Amino acid sequence: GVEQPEDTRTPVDDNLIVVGVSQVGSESVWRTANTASIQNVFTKENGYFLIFNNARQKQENQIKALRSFISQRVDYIVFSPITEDGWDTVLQEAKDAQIPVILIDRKVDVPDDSLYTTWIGSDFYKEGRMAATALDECLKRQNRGEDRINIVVLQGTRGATATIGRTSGFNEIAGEHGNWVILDQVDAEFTTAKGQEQMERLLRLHPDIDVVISQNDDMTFGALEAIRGAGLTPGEEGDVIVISFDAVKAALELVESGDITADVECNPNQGEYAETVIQKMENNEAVAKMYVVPETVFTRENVTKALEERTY
Ligand code: GYE
Repeated sequence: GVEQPEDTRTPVDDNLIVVGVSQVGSESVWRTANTASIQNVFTKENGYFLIFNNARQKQENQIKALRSFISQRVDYIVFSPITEDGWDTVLQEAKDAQIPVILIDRKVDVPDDSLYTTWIGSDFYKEGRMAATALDECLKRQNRGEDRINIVVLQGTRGATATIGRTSGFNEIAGEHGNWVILDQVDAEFTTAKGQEQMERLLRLHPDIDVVISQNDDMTFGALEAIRGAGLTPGEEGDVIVISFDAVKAALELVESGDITADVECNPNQGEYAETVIQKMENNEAVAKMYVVPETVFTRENVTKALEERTY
């Protein structure tokens, strides 16, 4: 983002709707697909001028981008907050400037929900529960429903909505199974490099891991490297059950091959929802406070058809 003087605005054709987008970063395949869905709808042909900023996983960069959008007096802000905390001041500045803020993907924790117009995203808590249910079904297939099951969790960015929801949803069901033991839950920041590094460390610490719950596919790719590196075989028929989130194409291929037992889908196609919200606002139509995108869970049973249609 280029700093703009207070009272100027990016010179654009007055007929275009100016949208400032502050994206978290490019930490994952999911994120790249989310960015593409935004860039595909906010085009000149559709009547938009898009100002896109990639915050490279830093809140301070996002705050800078939002302030720059405010000083350029964009018509709308579309924003995926890296963590839930720390947005009160800058969102108040947007509100004072009468710029509607549309949250996508992750949420903000603010005392006053008039600081944003709407939120479009996933039911992460439900995703966490779906992961636990998929694990339960796998253990039953293996006749291990009553055995002690040692679980480790690779978590995403601390304080991010996806991490909070996936953790609480999974833990809630895990708590109902007295034989499921969560040995460790560690922060691997949603990246392949951290996923591998943390999984290698966990395998050294705990020689008897039965299950890895990995809160996104990128961390899963790293965890699979670590598992193989330790001489173990991932999969329901192997040594370590791997459950993942996002369900990007490269991961669905690993569901098909059996390395990943279940992958809980996270729908990155939020650009079209954000565009619909803006169109409603342009027409003075009512906008809901939240839009939850549809999602499913993939196993060997249903993955083949999904793979044919996956574009990301
Ligand atoms: O699962 C992960 C990305 O917030 C839903 O962020 C998003 C998560 C997604 O880095 O891959």
